Amino acid sequence: KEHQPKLYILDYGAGNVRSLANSIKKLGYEFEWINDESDFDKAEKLIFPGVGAFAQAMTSLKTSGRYEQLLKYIKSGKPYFGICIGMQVLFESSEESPDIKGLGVIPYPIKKFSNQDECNGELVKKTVPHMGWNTSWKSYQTSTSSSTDEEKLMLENEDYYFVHSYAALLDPSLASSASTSSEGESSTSSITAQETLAIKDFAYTISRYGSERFVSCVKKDNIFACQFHPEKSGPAGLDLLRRWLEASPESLSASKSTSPSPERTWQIRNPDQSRGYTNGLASRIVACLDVRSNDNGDLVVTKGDQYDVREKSSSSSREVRNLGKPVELARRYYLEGADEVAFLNITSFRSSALLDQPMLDVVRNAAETIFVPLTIGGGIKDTVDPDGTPRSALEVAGAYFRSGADKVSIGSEAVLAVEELLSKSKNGQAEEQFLTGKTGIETISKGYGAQAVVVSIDPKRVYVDTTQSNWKENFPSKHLPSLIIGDEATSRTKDEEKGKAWWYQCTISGGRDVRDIDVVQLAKGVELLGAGEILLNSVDRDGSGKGFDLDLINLVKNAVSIPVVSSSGAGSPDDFVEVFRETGTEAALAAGIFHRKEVGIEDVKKTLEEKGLPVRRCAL
Ligand code: 1PR
Repeated sequence: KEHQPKLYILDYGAGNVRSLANSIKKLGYEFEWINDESDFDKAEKLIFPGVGAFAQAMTSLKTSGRYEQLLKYIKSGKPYFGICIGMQVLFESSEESPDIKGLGVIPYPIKKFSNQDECNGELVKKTVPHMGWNTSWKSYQTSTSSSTDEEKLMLENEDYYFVHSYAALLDPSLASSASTSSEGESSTSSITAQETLAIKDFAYTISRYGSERFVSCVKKDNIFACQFHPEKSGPAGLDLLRRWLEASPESLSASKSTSPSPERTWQIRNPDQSRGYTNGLASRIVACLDVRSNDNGDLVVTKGDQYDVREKSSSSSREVRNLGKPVELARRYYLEGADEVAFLNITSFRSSALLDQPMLDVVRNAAETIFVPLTIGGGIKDTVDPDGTPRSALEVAGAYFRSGADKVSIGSEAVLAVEELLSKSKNGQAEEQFLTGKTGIETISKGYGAQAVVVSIDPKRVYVDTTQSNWKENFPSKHLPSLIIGDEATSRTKDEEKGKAWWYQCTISGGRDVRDIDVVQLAKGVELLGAGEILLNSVDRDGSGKGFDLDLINLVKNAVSIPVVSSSGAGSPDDFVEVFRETGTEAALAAGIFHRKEVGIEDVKKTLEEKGLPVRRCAL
């Protein structure tokens, strides 16, 4: 192989740099980790992957003395590739931590997304973080279209994975100056506001989240940086990394030309709101693998029917259903275009999450060949090893992040944490004043960012005896927000539920233990504790193929502002259309229909696209 430029990665010790390392190895390149100042001199190319918080990154750079070294490297004109926080630290400041300065290479502030938006004159909720696959690319055209380089066309025709709450927001006046035409295209509009001029020379591509526009890539001289995660953006992301790795350092270094960059305007596509509110994010399709050890100890992918994972058979020995090997099956789903993969370890740990090596190995092996977000759930809680060593939930989660997981999912522990909160409050709702900062959700969210913490909810319908005329007076008032009256139900099963009423009770230990807490109390409680996303299962719909429980999902969607992954009951591609259209859920998860090859992920995406729902294009 001809001389490979010395590639270094700067890791300041937060978040999941393993997936970037896996991507580079997958692409056939070697790299070193920056260890000391001399490495900055040896480096011919440098990648700075940032995950987590701006303050953490800047503080770590300053305390380690790398702040000056990094600035010197960038000023030397050698190629720099920044990812997410690795892009934001180039700016002068961030609202995320007002008192900490950035590198100031780009004289422009980073600001927080708004958590509300406007659609056809009314206010709608906008979930923050901006998490998912954004399909709203706008490229930043130079004045003569012929000079739009092939790189930008590539960027514009692919969808990438974003997860961030702050961004280089562009002046809102851009939105008003660009008129919306019927198909959502708009006339070009030059940059108007004075403050936006500063970014003119760096802005390379623009994306849209709701009606806010932000710079999704910067490119100038030796600097290339992207707000999204190319190492988590499937084949498109690997392509982008490969192009940068392949390019010679000379072609990536500071351009010699001193002529001012050509006059630039950019094409802004407004949301085509005639089709209802599209915030720019694709409908995420998650493939879920319930994993457990079977009776002779091998980790297999299994699947429950109302959480019962054993074969239905007359003979006494009911085998644990075995639907395949975890990493193999996950790899198939990645290649079929799954936007995310979730492993749920449904065995209660015999020893402990950290000693239960097979699960860590599953994540490690999966992360080596799957380049979309990986979630791992099951057993993420404070545990004690057989030898008495206590292990905090944070420590267990850290082991999974270091193995390549992007998110951990907490089930039972979240129920117990919110029950604890509710026991202290008077009005049956979880309250800020009772937060201890010690729960797994709080510690992991603080350490790795809210976007790394998913809470998995396992609710069960509890039907109320409505034959008594005063049944509603006797119904516990604290669970009223979770009560559905059958006659007002929207799920397809509503006919058989006429005259009935039910509420959603939460469970722990895989649906086996019911608790006196309802799904709205739990959802609000975990949002307060700092969870970044909710994985909403349904014990009743699990494995039923009866479609998603729309009433349950709408209850939770209306109760929180964090993204919801709807799960349980998918039986056909149309079930996905229905759940995205009827509930506004950010993502939909399925297991059985994918494992049994009854429905392919591509079928689901094709059907969604035909019905006008935005999906991640996945050029395999
Ligand atoms: O309590 O933190 O150790 O986490 C345990 C995790 O394992 C929780 O996320 C819990 O939901 C999950 N879990 C525990 N027992 C089971 C079981 O099935 N016996 N799986 C289980 C829950 C939900 C999804 C399933 C969807 C879609 N199953 O895994 O894939 O319901 O299924 P479908 O598309 O086939 O309908 P902790």
